[in-house]
Amino acid sequence: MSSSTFAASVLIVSVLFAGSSVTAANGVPGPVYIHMNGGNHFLEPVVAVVPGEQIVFVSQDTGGAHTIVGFDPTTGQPIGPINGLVQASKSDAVTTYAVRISRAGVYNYYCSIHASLAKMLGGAVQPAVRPGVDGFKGAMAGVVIVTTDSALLQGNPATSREKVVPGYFGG
Ligand SMILES: [Cu+2]
Repeated sequence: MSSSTFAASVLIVSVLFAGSSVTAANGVPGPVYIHMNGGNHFLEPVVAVVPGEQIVFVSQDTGGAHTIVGFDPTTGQPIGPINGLVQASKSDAVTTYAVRISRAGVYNYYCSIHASLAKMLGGAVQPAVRPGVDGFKGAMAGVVIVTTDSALLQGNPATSREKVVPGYFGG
C-alpha cells in the first residue's frame, strides 16, 4: 500500500467513526445526551441509539422543570419506557433523567408542561405548542430511534455526545 493510499484509508476510517459514540468496555456505546433549557425545546429532537444504550436527558434550564413523557402517536396514551422528569438545574450542576430501551423501534416523547397532544385528522396524535408558553421552536417534543442501522447512528448531532453543552444554560 502506498503512503497516499494509506492516508486515504485512515481518512475514510476517521470519517466513518466521527459520528459514532464512544464504546464502553461492555460493547454498548456510551450515552447519547438530549439537552433542554429555558427555550422549551429539545436541542437534539431526533437521536438514534443502539438497543440498550443509555439515553440521558439533561436539564440546562435554570428556570423550571420539564417532563419527558413517552406516548403512542396512534392514541396519545402514555407508553413506556420513556417516562421522566428533570428539575431546574444550576449553571454548575445539571439534573438528568436516564433510560435504556432494549427493543428496536421509534419512540415519541414530549414535555407535558410545555406541549400538549393534539388529535390530527384521522385520529392520530401529534404534540402541539401549548398556548401561552414562550420560547418554542415548535412543540417541545422529540423522537428516539432505537436501531442498529449505522447510517442512522452516525447522524446524531455533535452535541449529543456532550453531557453539558457550553453556553446553553438558560431559564
Ligand atoms: Cu418542558
